[in-house]
Amino acid sequence: MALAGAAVAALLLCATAVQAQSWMPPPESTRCPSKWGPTDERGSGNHMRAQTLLNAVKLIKTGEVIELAHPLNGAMPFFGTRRFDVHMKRTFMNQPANERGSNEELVVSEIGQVGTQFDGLAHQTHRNSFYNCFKIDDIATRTGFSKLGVEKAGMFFTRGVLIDVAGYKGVEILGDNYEITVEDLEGALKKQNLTLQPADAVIIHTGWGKLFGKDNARFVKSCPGIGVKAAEWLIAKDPILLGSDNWPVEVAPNPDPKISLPVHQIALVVNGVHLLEQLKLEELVAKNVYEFAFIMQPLKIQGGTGSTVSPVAVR
Ligand code: UVW
Repeated sequence: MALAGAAVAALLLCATAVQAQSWMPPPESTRCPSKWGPTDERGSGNHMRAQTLLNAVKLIKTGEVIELAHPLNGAMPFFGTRRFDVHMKRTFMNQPANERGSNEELVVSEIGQVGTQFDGLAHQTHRNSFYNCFKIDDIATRTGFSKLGVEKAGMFFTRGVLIDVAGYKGVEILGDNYEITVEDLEGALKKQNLTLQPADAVIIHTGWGKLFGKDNARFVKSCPGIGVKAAEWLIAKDPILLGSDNWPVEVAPNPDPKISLPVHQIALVVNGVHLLEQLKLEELVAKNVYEFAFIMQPLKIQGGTGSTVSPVAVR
């Protein structure tokens, strides 16, 4: 009797513990092989077909280009020990008679993971397992990852949709760790009279980008963004990427203290959907540009985990 009581108590404890953790990475058996095939290394980048580009071209009416990247410099906010140091190597004076001087720089940086940045599929894992269940021990080399490197992501030229959640909520900047809900996304899209389509570059405006380079300590300490539910809702719409003006796209820290950046795993590991962080969105927002052609080519860093990028919106 006492043993049965103890067993029930243990079961209850177990159930409470499971309940207490709001999200767990799914087992490999349910996430692999990827919907893009068992050897796929490109994930959502596979959306980039000729028709995707041709559809996006139709959104270009005036030829106006709006840049979505912050300049790269040492005054950017950095996550952890990341850095961006520029050492100018000037000026080499060439010998021939035309006296041609030549300048260049040496950059010391986590070049895939600073500033406005694109997350490749080698960036995150669940334990030792990446997207499509590639294993760290099988693909990590001294010179980069032999699978899932950012050089395989390809070029992005697709429909971009800005979801202005801060505008929808009537604020300049969402609260420091506000979790964007599915209702927020639906409400903002309805207000903008837009629906999401497969292959969209979905970009979420939180207002957090206003702190970039101005209050870096606050910028990296926490941020508003999507949580697990909103990420799953967005990924069900089959986007080519999810982007935002905060540092991790998602809310940080996660409201559930037991989990760390779960949207990174949901997007990159479970679904192979790319993330695009620290976007500069003020101009798009000020001009009410919610639908545009989105164009971006990540650096071809062989075996790299990501790339600093300079995406543009064209309308
Ligand atoms: C981490 O790598 C933790 O974050 P990010 O992808 O936002 O740079």
